[in-house]
Amino acid sequence: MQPKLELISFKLCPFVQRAVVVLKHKHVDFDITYIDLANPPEWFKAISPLGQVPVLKVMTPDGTEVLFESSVIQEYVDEISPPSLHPADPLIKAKNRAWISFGGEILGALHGMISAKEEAVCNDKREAILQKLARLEAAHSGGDYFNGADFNLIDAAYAPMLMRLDFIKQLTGEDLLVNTPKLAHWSNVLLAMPSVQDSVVEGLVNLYAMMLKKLDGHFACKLTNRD
Ligand SMILES: N[C@@H](CCC(=O)N[C@@H](CS)C(=O)NCC(=O)O)C(=O)O
Repeated sequence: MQPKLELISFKLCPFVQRAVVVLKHKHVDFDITYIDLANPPEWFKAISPLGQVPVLKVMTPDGTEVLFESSVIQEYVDEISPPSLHPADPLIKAKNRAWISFGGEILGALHGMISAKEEAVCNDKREAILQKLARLEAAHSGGDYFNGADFNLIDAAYAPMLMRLDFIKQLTGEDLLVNTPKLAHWSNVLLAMPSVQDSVVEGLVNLYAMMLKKLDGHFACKLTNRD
């Protein structure tokens, strides 16, 4: 019997979204509870070792366990709903895990870029992101998905980052994938998938624009088509 799952989320969090894409893709039942990360409830502080989302509460007849770290939650959900979305070959799987971790670094760098107060720092962060994207491009198969023709766990892990880059393009006109055609194609494929589209609340792009304004970094001055 599958355990009852409750995902603790924050609407804007790309790391939570990684888990949601897998849950949706594999049609696994789950409840989602949103918290305000700026004002986290006491019960959340008590169960989240790092004070971060995502947290997955796994309820079995033997009791409730708590999982944290998006890549671990992705793998757990994948393992309880076979067949696995990870490639079977141990070497490819290991490489995918490494690149999933790299994706977390890009998300961190992206946050650094949008929250930098000074233009020079923002530009440095952008350069660092572009370098990381170039490395990712070199590792990508060039097919519809990272490894080729099949949707794997790594694709679910990168969809939230690619969605944020798409938001930036919509909101500022800046295309950070302009020099990485394989990633640009990958983004088009992933962002058209129902499991990716259904992995976020409606109108997330507007919440993202509001977050950019609230962060009040240099990047916010690039917002063009929204007030
Ligand atoms: N390495 C973590 C990163 C998760 C993360 O950074 N979550 C952010 C929200 S997107 C968070 O909870 N931040 C609150 C904090 O760090 O205090 C994962 O992959 O799950």
